Amino acid sequence: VTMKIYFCGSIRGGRDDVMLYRKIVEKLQSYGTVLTEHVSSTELSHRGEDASAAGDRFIHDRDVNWLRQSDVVVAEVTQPSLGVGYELGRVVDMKKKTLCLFRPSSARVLSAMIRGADDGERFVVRDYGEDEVDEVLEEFFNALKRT
Ligand code: 6K6
Repeated sequence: VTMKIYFCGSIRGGRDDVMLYRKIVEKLQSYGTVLTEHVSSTELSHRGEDASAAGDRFIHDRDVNWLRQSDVVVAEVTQPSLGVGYELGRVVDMKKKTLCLFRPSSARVLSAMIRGADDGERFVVRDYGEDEVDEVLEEFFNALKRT
């Protein structure tokens, strides 16, 4: 039985970090099935369009279902995204183990509604640098195994 991982990253909020999402998703795939691989697709523009041209309601309902099915959630929260914020809000209520990754080097300041949701256990915000992706994820998944 492989772990189901839901990855959140900005789409219509802006695609500046898409190469980093790729790197994170590749690492996540060594731990389980990433339900939302398309978030890291370089084909997907900030308009969130692709060949399937699925309607917004379809995308929303499918993603919320995936969120429900997932075992853990990993979000890259540096690029502000309403969709990612919404997903994280929903997931707090689902009481799933969640890791939010933020890069202080971006000079942005993370929303208090995300930083302030950190409970040190189930919902964790981790400041990191681009070169730390592997170790930060290793740390998170190793700790999961022990619980
Ligand atoms: C259609 C087919 C493939 O991709 C699309 C276009 N849009 C989306 N597809 C899948 N997930 C989406 C799409 N738009 C937003 N999301 C979800 O919201 C993802 O899970 C992201 O984590 C998050 C991004 O939200 P915005 O507000 O930055 O778009």
